[in-house]
Amino acid sequence: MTDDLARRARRILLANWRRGFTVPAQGLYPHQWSWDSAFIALGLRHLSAVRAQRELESLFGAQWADGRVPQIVFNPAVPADAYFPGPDFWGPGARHAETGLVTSGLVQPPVHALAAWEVHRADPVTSERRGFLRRLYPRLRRWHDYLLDRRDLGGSGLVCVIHPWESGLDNSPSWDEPLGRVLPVSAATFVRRDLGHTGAGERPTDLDYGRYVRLAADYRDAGFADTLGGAAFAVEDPLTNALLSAGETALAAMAGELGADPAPHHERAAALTSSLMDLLYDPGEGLFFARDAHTKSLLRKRTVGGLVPLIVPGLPVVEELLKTARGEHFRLGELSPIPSYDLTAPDFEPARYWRGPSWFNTGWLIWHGLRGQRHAQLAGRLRDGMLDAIRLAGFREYVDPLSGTGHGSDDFSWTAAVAIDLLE
Ligand code: 9YW
Repeated sequence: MTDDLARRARRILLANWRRGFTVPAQGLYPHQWSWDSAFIALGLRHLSAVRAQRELESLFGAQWADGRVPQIVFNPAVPADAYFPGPDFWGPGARHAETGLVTSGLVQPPVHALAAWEVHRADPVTSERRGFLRRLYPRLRRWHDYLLDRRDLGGSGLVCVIHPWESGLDNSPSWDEPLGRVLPVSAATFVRRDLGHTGAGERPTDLDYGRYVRLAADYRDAGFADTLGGAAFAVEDPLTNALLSAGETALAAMAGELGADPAPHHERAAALTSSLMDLLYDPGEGLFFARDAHTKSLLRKRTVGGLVPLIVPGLPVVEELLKTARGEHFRLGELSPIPSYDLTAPDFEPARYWRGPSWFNTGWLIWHGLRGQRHAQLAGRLRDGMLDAIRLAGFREYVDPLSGTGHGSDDFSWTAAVAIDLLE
């Protein structure tokens, strides 16, 4: 049974590989996505160290001169209108000077340092032979520098996401309030390619898309300049900032390995963790919330992103977070994987994208965090639950946390990659 699951997962990753990178899913997502590649590399490292390294190297090959690592690297072999918004939308300002590749101008959560360190550790000999760490470490530093120097829009010490797509949790209820202030473009002005692949009831609404397009077009038209005044949507998100803190700890380990000084990375990690605690943690709730950088108020929606700080080494509120995770809002350890949104909320939707369904990448982050925080038993229960969910539904993009029914795309790459990692 287990072997069969691993074999099927491997087959998916092989089928979704495109000479140097992996598409998240055939059809719906035909290009390279930033944080998908990081999760995919975590699975690929068990199949081929070289392939896992190439997955990250190809993504960082599209890094911008300012250090940002783009949300999407468009595959020139695919028709320009296969995905919306595609390369024509982003335009000449998003064309890479050396490679000519067009990318999105947005970013996604920084899971890459964590993934690169695990990829290196899986096969240090091959990594050393190919100079993997030596080449990637300076690029990862520039990526984190971009976030810390250019994206601390509120001057609080925390990084802002300026578009729901940047959060990775696109239509999360956390974004409803700040997104509500964005004037949507008319749905008649664009064609949604996603609806050709997946039911409308499992995706963001047209109104959401109208606002996503407005924000992306304004950012593009402003030459991708990062200012608080220019960003109608600017949110300090616990998931992004926790990953950045954990990523700095991974960079410290890499620096140690390469004979560089790890101290600045430890300092950055500590500063991020203390800002997370001071600004985003609510002790009454035992949960982290995102904060609107314009109003400086917390966006009080209980989402899985508020639990992701569990991956931060030395987090001072692990027990409090676990109490919340095991309670009625998320039922960690009781239901199979962990829901993306509060099970008790009146607007919880079990099949709609990031408004309820369980996803396997966020499940992996919580699992990894539990192991790091020495909660092996709970980690084991979550792992078994995730694998059971995949056995029941297949390698789906997301599943209904209550019934286990699969939704979204099938043969989804990071679901396969996470399964391989969990089975190791
Ligand atoms: C979209 C590729 C991406 C993920 C995001 C997810 C979704 C793209 O798919 O966004 O078309 O909505 O929300 O986290 O990286 O898998």
